Amino acid sequence: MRILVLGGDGYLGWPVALHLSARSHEVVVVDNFLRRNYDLELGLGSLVPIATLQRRVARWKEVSGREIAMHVVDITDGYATKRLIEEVRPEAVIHFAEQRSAPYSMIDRAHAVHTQANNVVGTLNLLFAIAEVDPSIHLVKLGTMGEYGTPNIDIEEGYLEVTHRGRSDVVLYPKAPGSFYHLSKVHDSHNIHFACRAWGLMATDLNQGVVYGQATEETAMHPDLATRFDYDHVFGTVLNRFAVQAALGIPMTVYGKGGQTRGMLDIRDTLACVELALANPPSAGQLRVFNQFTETFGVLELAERVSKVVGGAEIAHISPPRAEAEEHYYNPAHTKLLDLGLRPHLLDDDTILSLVELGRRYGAGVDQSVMLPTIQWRRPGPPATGDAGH
Ligand code: NAD
Ligand code: USQ
Repeated sequence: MRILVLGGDGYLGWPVALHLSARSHEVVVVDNFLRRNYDLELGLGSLVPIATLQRRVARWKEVSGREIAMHVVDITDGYATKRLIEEVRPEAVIHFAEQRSAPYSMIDRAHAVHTQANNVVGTLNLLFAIAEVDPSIHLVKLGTMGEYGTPNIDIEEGYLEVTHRGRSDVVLYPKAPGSFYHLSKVHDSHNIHFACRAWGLMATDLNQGVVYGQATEETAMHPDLATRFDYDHVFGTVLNRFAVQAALGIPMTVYGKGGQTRGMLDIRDTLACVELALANPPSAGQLRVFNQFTETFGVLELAERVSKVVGGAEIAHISPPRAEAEEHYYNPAHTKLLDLGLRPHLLDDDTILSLVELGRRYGAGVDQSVMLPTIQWRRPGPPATGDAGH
């Protein structure tokens, strides 16, 4: 297939591009390097050194003999996005190209506005471009499990059957997300649902849980093919952060009691799930929703797992920076990808150890001043210096 990977320079987009290219798909990656700019803005950086996209693509050709084409396009530019779809004429578009950090979206007004404008406008431009150029293009969109929040009832995969005053219908599952970032995904989901109903587009919304891990079969082939690995309090996700903290011998930062439970998955399963979605497209007019995670874990439980693997590590209960339930019911369905044949990499001690070892290997470059959370959810932050141009 000819596949466009939007956000193909990111943590997940780059390994997905390599994985698909290795399987003989014709892959085109698109990025505007927004993520690299956030590092410059906030003084952050990947634990693992990452090559430029140009170098990544050149190295891949050398290592595998396969070509990945690259385009620098900001998908909030509607004309450029339409031109891109016209020029590439993909059979499928995988859309990773969003601002993806919840804390970043909660810094202040400007960062909330930037997050929602970037994510909602980019997706809207893409929907129009697909509808105008070729409605049979399969849109595979990265959503998030956090769209649902933590309701006191079971979470279904996308839709809920409701009986109200004697009548029944199937509705999009009610959403109660926990940040302006997660809200941007809810807005996307509604826009995609409408475009499918109105224009007959075909889309898969992958409501992905928190991803952990770094190495995939292809990224491990050369240091220039490595994907980024974030450990800071803005972009670092929970297990990746705990592994680096344990490696450095500093306390693992459990926010509050640590009873927050989340769906999680290994980065290698992200690759497999995207591949399964591509190989099994929905029908025209359908927005199909998959809950893309393989296991659920409590935050404290994760810290305890890491501690056990390293033979004892300190756990600190940090005053909770986020507005979220510290203990709650959580029972989300996740059978659709398993039904399509997903064989998950469940979290084992070896995977945890490999992340701790990554922390040990690159530990000298860690900036410990970006470890503790400083962004508070419960009151709007004062404008950050310079508003970051947003
Ligand atoms: P990332 O920030 O590393 O990658 C996103 C990429 O998209 C970046 O390279 C960025 O420069 C690019 N981008 C952003 N806005 C763009 C625009 N307007 N035009 C062109 N390029 C743009 O994030 P990631 O961790 O790889 O996540 C990818 C997707 O998966 C996101 O949509 C995210 O919400 C979703 N997701 C991630 C996780 C996770 O744990 N990392 C979990 C669930 C869902
Ligand atoms: N947490 C801690 N300590 C930390 C970091 C996080 O206790 O040092 C807690 C958070 O309070 C939260 C949970 O761990 O309860 C998960 O936090 P996270 O930062 O790992 O993940 P989150 O902010 O939810 O966002 C990440 C990705 C985002 C994706 C989402 C999937 O950054 O792009 O959408 O995971 S989900 O959570 O399912 O919505």
